[in-house]
Amino acid sequence: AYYYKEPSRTFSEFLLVPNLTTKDCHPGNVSLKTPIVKFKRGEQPSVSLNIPFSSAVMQAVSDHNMAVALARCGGISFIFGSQPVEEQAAMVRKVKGHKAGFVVSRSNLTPDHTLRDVLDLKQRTGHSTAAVTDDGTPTGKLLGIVTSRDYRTSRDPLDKPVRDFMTPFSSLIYGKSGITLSEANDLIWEHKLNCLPIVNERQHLDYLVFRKDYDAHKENPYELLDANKSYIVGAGINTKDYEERVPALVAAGVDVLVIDSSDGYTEYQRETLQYVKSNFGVPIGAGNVVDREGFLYLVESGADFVKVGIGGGSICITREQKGIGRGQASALIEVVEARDEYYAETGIYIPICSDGGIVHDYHITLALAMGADFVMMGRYFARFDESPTRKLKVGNNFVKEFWGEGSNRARNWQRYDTGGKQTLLFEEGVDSYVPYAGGLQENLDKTIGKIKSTMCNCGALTIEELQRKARITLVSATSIVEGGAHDVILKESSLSGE
Ligand code: MZP
Repeated sequence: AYYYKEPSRTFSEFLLVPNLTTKDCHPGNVSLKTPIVKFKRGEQPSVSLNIPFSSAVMQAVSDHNMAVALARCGGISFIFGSQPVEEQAAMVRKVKGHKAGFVVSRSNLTPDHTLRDVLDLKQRTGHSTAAVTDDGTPTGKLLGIVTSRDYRTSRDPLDKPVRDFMTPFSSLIYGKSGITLSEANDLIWEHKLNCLPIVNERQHLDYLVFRKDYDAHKENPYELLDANKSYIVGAGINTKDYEERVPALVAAGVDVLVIDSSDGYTEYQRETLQYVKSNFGVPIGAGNVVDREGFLYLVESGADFVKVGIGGGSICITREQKGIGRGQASALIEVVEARDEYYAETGIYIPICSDGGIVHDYHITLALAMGADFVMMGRYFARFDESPTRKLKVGNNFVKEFWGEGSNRARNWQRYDTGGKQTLLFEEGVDSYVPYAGGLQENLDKTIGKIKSTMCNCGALTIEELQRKARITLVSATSIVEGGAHDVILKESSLSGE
């Protein structure tokens, strides 16, 4: 047997050491834009994300609702493949049917029009958002916006003037005012606007786009986006029924595929990659692997990105059941090294996704600093309103259901099959609960806030800069204790002890 010289390490065994933070290095200037498919040196990837987050290929995590919510925030979901082909394709179609563009309606409203006029307009056009201009013409100066939410909840008399419901927003829409995404999100939240902030590379707001079906607004003079744009969405496939599944997903408009498997270093994955590469133009990732050999095998078989991680998932018992796997940090560090060498030799950059085992938000920053281009998370997303599972009350707490793809509940034998019977012989995942945490966006904002702040500590404005500049130290078991609150009596526990 070959013995590794170093033990398998996890994220919790590492910390980042700060670099000089220059004055321009503040969270508002940080970009989290990241590639997710391979590209040649000097070229741009065909698919990239505004935030380095993907949601796991799991029944309990990634359906069409999660996909829309996450894409809206700049990430991507990989819709679970452990369902009939048609059902998965239908989910992809639902996401693609949501247009990211648009729009303020062509309303002919001035501030003097009444609420009744708005309701009329809504009925006639089906628009839920109306623009108010100074002269009531579509080309007049935009003074504000009235959204259906304002008047639907209003008990005011219908003859009240529109100005009472108007949100003056024109400068934001047209202004390209350089405010940050989180500032824009605050405004959207504060004004309860049904709109999507469009940000530039530095995560500054370029403009706001109001969501509505595009077709109804073809002639709209207020159209603000290149308008047929739809949310990006990924989908998981397996190495068994790909000849049936992939064409259906491609026809549904999927943007990127990933072969979902607990162990990706197999000839099955090579065959699947070769089939997709020779028949379709859609990019495809593969995995999971935990070492350089696995990485190179998949890349040479055509993978557009590679997913790293075996046994670290929160619901995963593969290591206990089969004794295979590797600490997530060690796996990532080795694969990144192989990727960087491959890039230096060939000029082709292969993005890496660190999949599973993210427990604290800082683990994401560490994964990025270690060279991952994006992370995939299950437990993290399962906690939110947007995940497909039931919210229950257990004791005094709300929880959401969360089960592994290797559990009997998921019946996903394809993910674990290595050529035997078409059943799950034993479980590699558990059926569990996770604490309910509310809505996706508010949680994501907090996590992103932490990542950006840490990046500033490291003197990095982009993920690429973080990867180049990060200084990472291993921590001893004793110093891990030092990292939490210690040697004090916490108020919460002292109170509950009373
Ligand atoms: P986590 O973010 O919940 O820690 O991990 C999610 C990842 O665990 C998934 O993306 C997938 O790679 C892996 N997974 C999903 N189901 C199982 C299982 O049942 C599993 N063993 O390991």
